[in-house]
Amino acid sequence: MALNIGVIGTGMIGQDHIRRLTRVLSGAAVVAVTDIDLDRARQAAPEGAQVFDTPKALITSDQVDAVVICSWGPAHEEQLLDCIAAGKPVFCEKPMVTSETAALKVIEAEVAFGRRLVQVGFMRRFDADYRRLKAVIDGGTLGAPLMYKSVHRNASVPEGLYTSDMPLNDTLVHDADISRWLLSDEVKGVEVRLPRRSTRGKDLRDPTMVLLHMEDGAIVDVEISVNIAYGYDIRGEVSCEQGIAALPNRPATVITDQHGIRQAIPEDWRERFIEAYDQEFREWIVAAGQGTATGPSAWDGYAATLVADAALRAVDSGGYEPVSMIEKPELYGAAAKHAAA
Ligand code: NAD
Ligand code: ISE
Repeated sequence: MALNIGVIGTGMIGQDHIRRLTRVLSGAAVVAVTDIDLDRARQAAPEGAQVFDTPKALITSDQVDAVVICSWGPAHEEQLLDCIAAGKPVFCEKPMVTSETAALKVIEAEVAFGRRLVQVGFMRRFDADYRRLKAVIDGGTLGAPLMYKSVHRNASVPEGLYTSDMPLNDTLVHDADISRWLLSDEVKGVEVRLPRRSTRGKDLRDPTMVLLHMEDGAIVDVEISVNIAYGYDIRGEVSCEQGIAALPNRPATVITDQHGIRQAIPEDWRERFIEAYDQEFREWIVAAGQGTATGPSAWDGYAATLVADAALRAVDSGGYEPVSMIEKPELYGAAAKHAAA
């Protein structure tokens, strides 16, 4: 029997997820949609889906078994809490929420419910290349990981809508999450360096260099460039005691002609991570069908929020900003040093 899904937020990624849930993956049907822009919701609604006036009406509808949240970050908190109150599995796009207080409310509600319901949209964990990189690190043949380099480049971002805090509280959250997951460790502190600005972003603070200090002593350096012009370029390389391991460039096909030997560059995240998003939803559909969630949890959403907050503080202070986490609730697994595994 198909899982009946309601989608909240039918903008760019909401439409892309509706496409994959209705035309690519099996086991799910989008039966309900909503958006504060109801015309957009009507246009995005697949045939037969009901358009709801409000997120709460969609979440509490008997027609809806599970919810996908693709609204803007600041709207996620209330929608997540309504899903938990209704006892419905929910896939929530990143950032899970936009403040530490909101993250703690989500964790508290889920822990009180007693079962995982929330999955956060950190799709890199479902990407085959990242999974191979993690297998190499976990395999231990290269020795302990010492440094990780995470390059996160966007061709452009919408002028006016993407503000100077967003490299840190919207974009960095992916690098923070993947670093915690790859290195099976938590971030204990953050530094930010601001290089010469790109004129392409006008007043935007771009690019940004971030250093994540991990509990075990490894250091992650993150380059965030959101107006790099040439495409969407995601790189990752880990330096270990006895070798390095790196992500391949994607797409992997190599073209050779009179202009040289080259690979194409994806236009944006939809293209680069298309298979990761598909796999993320395949695994979510199975878990949600069992009344729960898998992969990145509310705890991971909380951790990424704390890193973003610390990074924003580091911009103001110019120094090292510590990250301090609450004790990890049992619901989210082992509370030991390698808590992110
Ligand atoms: P968007 O602006 O294209 O779409 C967001 C939609 O949500 C809009 O249609 C808006 O009207 C609607 N909306 C906003 N607040 C709402 C509310 N309170 N109730 C109902 N609808 C509401 O943005 P987008 O690029 O689709 O991003 C949406 C979310 O997905 C953001 O959290 C963003 O960070 C995340 N995102 C994740 C990835 C990824 O790689 N995982 C990529 C892009 C966007
Ligand atoms: C966007 O919201 C995403 O999540 C993309 O994956 C990221 O690369 C981009 O910078 C964000 O704005």
